[in-house]
Amino acid sequence: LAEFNWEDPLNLESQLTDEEIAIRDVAHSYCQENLMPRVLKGWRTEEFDHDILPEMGKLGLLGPTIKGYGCAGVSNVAYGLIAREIERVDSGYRSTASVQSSLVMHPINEFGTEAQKEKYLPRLAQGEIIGAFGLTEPNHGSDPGGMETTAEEVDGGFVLNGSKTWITNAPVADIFVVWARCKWDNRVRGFILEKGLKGLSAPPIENKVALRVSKTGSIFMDSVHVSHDALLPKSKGLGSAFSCLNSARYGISWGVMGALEDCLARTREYALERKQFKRPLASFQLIQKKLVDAQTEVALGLHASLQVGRLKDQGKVAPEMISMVKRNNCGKALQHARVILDILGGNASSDEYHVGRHVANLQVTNTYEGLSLLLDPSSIGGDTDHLLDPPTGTNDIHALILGKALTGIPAFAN
Ligand code: TGC
Ligand code: FAD
Repeated sequence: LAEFNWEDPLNLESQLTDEEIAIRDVAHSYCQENLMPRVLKGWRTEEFDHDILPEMGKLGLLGPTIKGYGCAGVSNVAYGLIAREIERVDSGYRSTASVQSSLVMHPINEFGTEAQKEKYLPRLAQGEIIGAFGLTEPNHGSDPGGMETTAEEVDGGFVLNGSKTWITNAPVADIFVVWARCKWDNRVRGFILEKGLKGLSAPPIENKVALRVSKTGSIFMDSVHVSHDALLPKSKGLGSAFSCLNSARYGISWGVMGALEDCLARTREYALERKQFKRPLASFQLIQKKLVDAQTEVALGLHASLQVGRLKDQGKVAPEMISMVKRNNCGKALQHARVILDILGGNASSDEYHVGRHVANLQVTNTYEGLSLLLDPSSIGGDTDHLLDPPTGTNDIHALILGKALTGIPAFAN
């Protein structure tokens, strides 16, 4: 029989190619050695670190699925593994990177001209320039179809008017992929706007309670004139904007599992070291159950995302599949990170223990890219009374079997 590894309960490793493992290892080392030491300063100051995207670019972590233009051309599974490693440190770093890769490089690659691709993709891949994606508006978040931003054709190009809000990277962006309703046929199309255009501004939204290491802002367009080559000519309707979300949502489904994995590793270690009633917290059934519930959801969530990634690589993915893993993994990550946060007791309130930061971030990952409208509200509302049930059913016995494997402490009888 195989040995059980609590950090990889269903042996995800066995499903990855050598190339995917190598990329994952590069991303893991970079994130733990270079991002982890910076995260608390970034979180406390809300200052954007301009060195990070160029560092990721050098390692081939930006726009990694794109072929050519200085991009790595790796699988969608590799892209997911990268998102998982970045978000193991912080969802804000993953947001910065996934907007660059999935919401800026992807639409330019899919809907742009050869000239647009050559102009922007290599520099975005190197992190030399930063991109933002403007879909959400002050009056239209869940329903982008109602957008009020317009594009009008004029002599020599277009004029854009409107505003976007809650836009990741906007205050630090060099280019903005903005979606606007075109007055000539009422269809939505994408446009690339460059920083510095007259009438274009992108002020920050300050003092966020989450995603503090990434910058978020508005985009205001007051009669912004652009030439014809700002249009992404192959974008045809709202479906083009939504197709970019498929790529980003897929990445988020992996990323949030990385955040939950970090919460699990930290609370497990804490529970093994911290003693109350003369015993480690990890020896109590209730603590083991909380840890095992989180561990199980990580394992299932990662395997579901792996399957979606493999189908995406084969061109067999449906958007609903991506909705399923985005919804499930974001909801489960938020729910279980919140529950295991309790294990830290008073220390849960200290940012030095990191889990509270993940919980705050996971509220947002659940929100953006389409709220999990179908989630049972009780599953994220902290309704954890069932955790107090005595271990009578098979479900609880299996939890204790897994709890023993996770902590090394049998808790069948006290
Ligand atoms: P609906 O009629 O359903 O669809 C309009 C057209 O779009 C097509 N479509 C898709 N195509 C590809 N992929 C998808 N996922 C698609 N979803 C829809 C659809 O087939 C249709 O095509 P056609 O040819 O028939 O016209 O449009 P609706 O307006 O009724 O939309 C419904 C709904 C709720 C699904 C949609 O509005 C939605 O997804 N709302 C959520 C909005 C959202 O996710 N916003 C995200 C903003 S970006 C962001 O948050 C980035 S954060 C990133 C970070 O920091 O990491
Ligand atoms: P609303 O649409 O007003 O929803 C409010 C509440 O009503 C939610 O609980 C929602 O679930 C519920 N609701 C809405 N419609 C229904 C319905 N039909 N049935 C039942 N309940 C419903 N957007 C971008 O375009 N680009 C970005 O880079 C970006 N980055 C972001 C970064 C951060 C930090 C945040 C917080 C948001 C970001 N967003 C971005 C915006 C994000 O996508 C929206 O916040 C999200 O789509 C929800 O829209 P809303 O905030 O307007 O909420």
